[in-house]
Amino acid sequence: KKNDGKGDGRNPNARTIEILAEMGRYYDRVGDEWRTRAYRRAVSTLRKQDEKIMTKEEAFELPFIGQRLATKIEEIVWTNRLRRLDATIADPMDAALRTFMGVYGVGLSQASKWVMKGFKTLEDLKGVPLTPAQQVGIDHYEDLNTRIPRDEVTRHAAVVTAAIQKLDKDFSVTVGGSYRRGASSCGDIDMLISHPNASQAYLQEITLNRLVPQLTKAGYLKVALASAANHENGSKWHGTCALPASECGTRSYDAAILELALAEVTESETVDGPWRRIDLLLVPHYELGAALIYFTGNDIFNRSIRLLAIRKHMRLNQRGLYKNVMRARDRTKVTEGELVEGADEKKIFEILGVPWRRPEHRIC
Ligand code: DCP
Ligand code: MG
Ligand code: MN
Repeated sequence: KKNDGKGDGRNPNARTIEILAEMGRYYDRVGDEWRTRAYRRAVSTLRKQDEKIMTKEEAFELPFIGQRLATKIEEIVWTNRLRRLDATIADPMDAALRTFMGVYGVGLSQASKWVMKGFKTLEDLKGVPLTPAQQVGIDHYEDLNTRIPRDEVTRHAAVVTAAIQKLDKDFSVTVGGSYRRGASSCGDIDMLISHPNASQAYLQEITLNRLVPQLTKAGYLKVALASAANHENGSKWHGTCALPASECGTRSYDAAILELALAEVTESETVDGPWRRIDLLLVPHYELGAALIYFTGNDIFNRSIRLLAIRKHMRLNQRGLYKNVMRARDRTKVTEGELVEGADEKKIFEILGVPWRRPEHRIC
């Protein structure tokens, strides 16, 4: 995962953070959870420092930084690089792994299998059985691995909002994910779709059976990658979309874009801009607060706030905050508990006893 493009620019430890984060991504890629966590914690510690950390002694005094990491920090400061990271960049196995894990729908286990067979490039995958989603991931590899400028995400939101409000003006669309955290560029477009008083069945009907087909016919939505309409994991639609190429630049949004996106494309007289990944999450109003927390992230913030709920004998998931949850000693839950709050994001923080954190500050 590339970074948010935010926050580290002014930090005196920016270079150290950049290299340690890259190292953490390497360990994440190769499935080393323990080191991934260690590097992420070190990055998070460094982000909070106002002074540049120069020596291993200084580094070692900080929380979550052990001897080895401290030595690496000193190496980065004095050489402006890290030999351990250079080694991974030069490693052809890791290069192949990076290539394959960049394919949508491919995880570590699939990528490793291909690497074991001696495959190195996307070319080598010709003739290999692929899922339809993975095929899309290969056909649009460049596009789908390019971060989306924030302004463009804003325009996508305008298109989807206008389209759904044409079907029912009470619908709300909130862009979550890295966008809501204020990132200057996003890996994909995460949208929460909700309605102040309609049932979940209505939400699904309008979004999945009307909005999606309509925007697909208009040429805005390209392919469906995954969709679900069950209550346990929420209703969602994952796919790809593209604005007309002429609308992807830096120009601010205007109504013409919407007309373009909604106009039925008979012949392909409009040229598509880059294909983007889009995730729609359909959320009933009484779960909106919990869903907002979940879908705003980041993933590490989510993990820590959920852990905090557990410590307070509660449970937080994307549907709500529950109390009186009984747990076994290994933290697995024994009873579901009672719903305390789901609708209001701020109230969930309040009940958990944590000060409100603006989305921009939910980067761990
Ligand atoms: N999420 C999570 N755990 C995961 C994946 C996602 O808690 N394993 C939550 C937190 C994320 C949100 O869902 O912020 C959206 O997921 P994305 O993968 O789209 O991640 P981001 O939007 O945060 O980053 P990016 O800019 O790369 O899309
Ligand atoms: Mg995202
Ligand atoms: Mn997403």
